[in-house]
Amino acid sequence: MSLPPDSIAVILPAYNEEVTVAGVIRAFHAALPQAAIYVIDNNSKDATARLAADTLASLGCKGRVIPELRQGKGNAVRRAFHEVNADVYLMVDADLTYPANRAMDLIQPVIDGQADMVVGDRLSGGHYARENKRPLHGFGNGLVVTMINKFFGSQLRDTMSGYRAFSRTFVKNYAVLVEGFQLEIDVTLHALDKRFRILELPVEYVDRPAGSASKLNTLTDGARVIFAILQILRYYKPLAFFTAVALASMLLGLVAAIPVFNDWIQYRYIYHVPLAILAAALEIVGALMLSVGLMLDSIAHQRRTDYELRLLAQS
Ligand SMILES: Nc1nc2c(ncn2[C@@H]2O[C@H](COP(=O)(O)OP(=O)(O)OP(=O)(O)O)[C@@H](O)[C@H]2O)c(=O)[nH]1
Ligand SMILES: [Mg+2]
Repeated sequence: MSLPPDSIAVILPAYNEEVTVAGVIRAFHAALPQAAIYVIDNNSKDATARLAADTLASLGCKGRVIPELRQGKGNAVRRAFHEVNADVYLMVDADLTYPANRAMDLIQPVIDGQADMVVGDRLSGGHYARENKRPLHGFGNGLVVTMINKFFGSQLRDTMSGYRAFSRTFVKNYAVLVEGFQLEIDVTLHALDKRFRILELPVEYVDRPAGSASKLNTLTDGARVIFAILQILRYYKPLAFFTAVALASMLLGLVAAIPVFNDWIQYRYIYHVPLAILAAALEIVGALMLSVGLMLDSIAHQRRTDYELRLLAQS
């Protein structure tokens, strides 16, 4: 596919990034002079919006600053996906951590029609481990990758990278329902679930420059990400999710039933009546969960069919 000159859009979500935003715009303009650059500013309290607009103007770069009032990276990207029309989208952090000189490598497979989403993988080359100063983040990244690969039978290496290229088909058929940093997980699971072609390219990664502050809180955002995965699994893999809940309940029921069985074997009479009731209740709850899982699985299957037909109708 050969692209008309203005069909690449660089999406930069930015919140209080006055230290780095101008540098990021310059670097991506140098790497992709034909691209339009959109900075989605979320109520930054510093000079981010002004600096971004001035830099775009002084470079004569296409694109603009889009102000978004609803706070959160997910909200910002959602706004960009609604508002920006392009053939290829490149999403990247505005904090100078991802290499602009790899931009062409990331979008080329999308232009060539070989991938729907190309991810700049920070983890394989060991750059993230070396550069990132917060060990819990490395642990969190590893945990999330393992969980996702287990559930989806995939072999992804970096599921939380903020450096990604997307095709138009992917972007315009992706409903962004998350508000914050769950975005990367959500977009990855969406791609896996809908069988979009994902390509990971190892990229260099450097830590934020001095004076620039992370917007990520290790504990609250970490908890949010884990919660988001459970939530998304509930939607995408309802049978697996509810079977796990059902098994847990049934297992507890069995444990509660041990003294009851004992009574029956020894005395042919049940003395632990409350435990017997509890055990029966837990088994019933388990069976209920299993049927909920089966019903939701059918619904998920139907929704996948509808989605697939929508894609077919567009092609
Ligand atoms: N528009 C918008 N952008 C945001 C918001 N929160 C963070 N961002 C941007 O999203 C990008 C990623 O945020 P970071 O704080 O770098 O998070 P991270 O890359 O996961 O973590 P670090 O390891 O600290 O770099 C940056 O460009 C932020 O400016 C927000 O509420 N709104
Ligand atoms: Mg960052």
